[in-house]
Amino acid sequence: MTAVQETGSAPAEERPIGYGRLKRKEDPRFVRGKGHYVDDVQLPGMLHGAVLRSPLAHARIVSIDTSAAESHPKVRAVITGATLEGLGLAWMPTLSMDTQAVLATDKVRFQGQEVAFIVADDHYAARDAVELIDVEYEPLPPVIDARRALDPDTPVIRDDQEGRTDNRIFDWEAGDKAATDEVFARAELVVAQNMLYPRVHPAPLETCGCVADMDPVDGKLTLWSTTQAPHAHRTLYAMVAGLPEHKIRVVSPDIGGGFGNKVPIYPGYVCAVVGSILTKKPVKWVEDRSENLMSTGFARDYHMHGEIAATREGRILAVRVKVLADHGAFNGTAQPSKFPAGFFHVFTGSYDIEAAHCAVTGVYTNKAPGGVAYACSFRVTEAVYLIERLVDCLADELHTDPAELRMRNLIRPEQFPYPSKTGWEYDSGDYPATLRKALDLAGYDALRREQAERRARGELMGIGLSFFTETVGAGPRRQMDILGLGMADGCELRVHPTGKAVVRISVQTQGQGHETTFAQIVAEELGIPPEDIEVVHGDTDQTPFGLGTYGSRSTPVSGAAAAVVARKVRDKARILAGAMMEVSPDDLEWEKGRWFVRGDPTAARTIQEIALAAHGVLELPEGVEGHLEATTVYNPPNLTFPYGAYLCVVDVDPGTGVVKVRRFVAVDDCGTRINPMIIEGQVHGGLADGVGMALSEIISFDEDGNCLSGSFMDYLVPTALEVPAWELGYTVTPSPHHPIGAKGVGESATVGSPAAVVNAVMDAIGVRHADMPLTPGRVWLAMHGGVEAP
Ligand code: PCD
Repeated sequence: MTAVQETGSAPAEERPIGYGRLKRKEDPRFVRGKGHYVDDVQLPGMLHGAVLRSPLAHARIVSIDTSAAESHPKVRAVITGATLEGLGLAWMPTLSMDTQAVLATDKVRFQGQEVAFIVADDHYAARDAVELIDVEYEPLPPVIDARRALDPDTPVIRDDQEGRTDNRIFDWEAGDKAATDEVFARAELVVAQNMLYPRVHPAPLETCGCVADMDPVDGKLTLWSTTQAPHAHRTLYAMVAGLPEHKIRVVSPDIGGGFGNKVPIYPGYVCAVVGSILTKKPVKWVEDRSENLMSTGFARDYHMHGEIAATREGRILAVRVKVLADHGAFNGTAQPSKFPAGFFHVFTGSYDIEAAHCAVTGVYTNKAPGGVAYACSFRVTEAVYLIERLVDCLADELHTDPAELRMRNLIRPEQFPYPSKTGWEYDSGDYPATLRKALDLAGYDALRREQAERRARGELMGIGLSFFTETVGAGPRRQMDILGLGMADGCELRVHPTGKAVVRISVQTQGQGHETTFAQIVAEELGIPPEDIEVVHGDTDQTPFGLGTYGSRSTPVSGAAAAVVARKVRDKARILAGAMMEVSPDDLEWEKGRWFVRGDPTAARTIQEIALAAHGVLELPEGVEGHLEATTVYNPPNLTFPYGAYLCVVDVDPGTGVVKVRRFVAVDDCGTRINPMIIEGQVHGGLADGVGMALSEIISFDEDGNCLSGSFMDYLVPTALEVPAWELGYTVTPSPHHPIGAKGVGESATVGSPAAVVNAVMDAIGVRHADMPLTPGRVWLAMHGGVEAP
């Protein structure tokens, strides 16, 4: 049961935008099974690609014999690293300024790495021919444990990089070390905890894939591709292939979920393009589930050592963190270039403290590349987990109620805009109100009483809290770029003569419902009904430049652009309305959908009338062009800082360690709520993600680097059976710098929920810490004083 149940009628205080709980425009096609996904693309003469992958985590390639594959009757091309080397394409840049092998030439560096690519008449033949390639490997010792990666005798994984002598990628720090050490030195109490945020995987419904079609006549490449960032990808392809951008069109049709998995460029895309160039035919490549889980962008893998300093009264003074970040064999994460650890330095969380410092070291290991996917907001997930676990460890040490401890330390409403000790400026919030709301919704005091009664009966009931602050909406151009490309978003709005409109946005929807919510933003600003506003996205030939959808940036950046461009159109409409009514535009006032003469509301022109006049024979004022349209590029002044208070209730079976999530209360504040129904959907999905990570999901490896989680039999995403009926609430604290006051929300629940679940389980079993995922085995071990090696 949700606290907000109505659909179609909004509670008064909800303040939704542009028709609020509007049903999603995209759903009629999705619920009828009529979505158009990459794998639905069928082109005449289309061929099919398949990838040969390395069975070993670390090995030198001695030889590759492709002769048997080449003589397969249905094979049209066999591409190896050597083929690509000849084209200068064996290596490609990653979105973190590293390089990644497209097809291995010298060594394989993780199990599942791409070694060769077959193009054949059909998918089955391509798969069969993969088996016919004979590769001789000379095995090398694999580096699997990140904690060993920097040991002196550890093999150097990236010996392709000249002069490299170890596996270090970067050392990065934030905050004031001296000030933090000073606070720690005089603190009454210091609590320290090691914790691993394990490697997990976004596992979207649709795996990654593409159809590449290089037209041999006009030299134009069209790439239908599962990408969350069509423009960024196109620019990268242009740079790598030396093709001009106008000769490359990237189309991202319906893509069945992204969750950050579809931000990087994968070797399969590049191979399909090369396959199309070589065969002069379109080539489709779609990976299977195991390939997706074993070789594409994972998430997390952060080994964290956190310390929290406090007074005996429970005043938090400082936080100090050391992180070892396992990035796999290639630094393939996508994050703003000046932030190698993403936005992890928001780890001071929602608390007003004196000092903070973190030091993050990134290392290579013989595992698949990736790192910032799965609703991570550029490492905010790790940061929130760390601080929210530390606060519970402190509560445990002080024998204090964790809700009270949080309440005592939360940033107060009057402190906003709040400068954090690691360099952020939190834009707005009323944290205590949100926490109070969550506690009220849950009936916190009654739950604690119930817990005491159950404990007396030997039952293990746990209550876990988390309070999170996110930094989303990357980002201001002066601070944030990916590969040198600034993170501003373009937007174009055109109102047709009949008053219908088309808005072209640079971000990409993967299920979030942008076709609905962006229409709502424009509807709110112009008074045109949302059904009359078409949202165009996901096609570089049809949309303005922008860096794409991830880090919950669409609403904060592109959504702001949509509001701004609509306001530009409104301003132009004012001048035109003035000309139509022969009054000065200064004498006009706006009311949703029309300009009217101040003092005479009946003298008015609707936006539709103005649109027609703009395309008609109206005598245009000096300096005004006809038609009704505008463009903009929105460069956000700051990120937005959504936040929330979550509460989880679990029951743990004392005999087996099985955790049952009984209740979950989530109160989110994402500023102005555009479409509350969509927001609730986003939160529901994110909470399920969080429960999955807390309890069952992990990509693990054996000591040889064999991936042990290559199927849904082993990688356990929760189903409806493992999650409770979510109980949602909200508060509304608009962002002061966003044109409509909205903050992002897409990742909030995934970011905020794992700590609440783990805190609840620790509360139930009376243990200070155990690492995720809290599988029955791990819980049982923790209850009995053992720890399982991660
Ligand atoms: N909203 C509203 N209001 C507000 C906010 C928001 O309404 N205030 C809404 C919008 O509009 C959209 C959604 O909601 O529709 C979301 O948003 P955002 O937050 O802005 O976000 P985006 O950007 O759009 O998106 C992104 C995200 C992410 S990032 C992720 S992970 C995930 C999420 O999103 N993914 C996904 N969610 C989702 N869902 C789905 N269905 N699918 C998917 O895939 Mo990353 O970085 O990529 O890791």
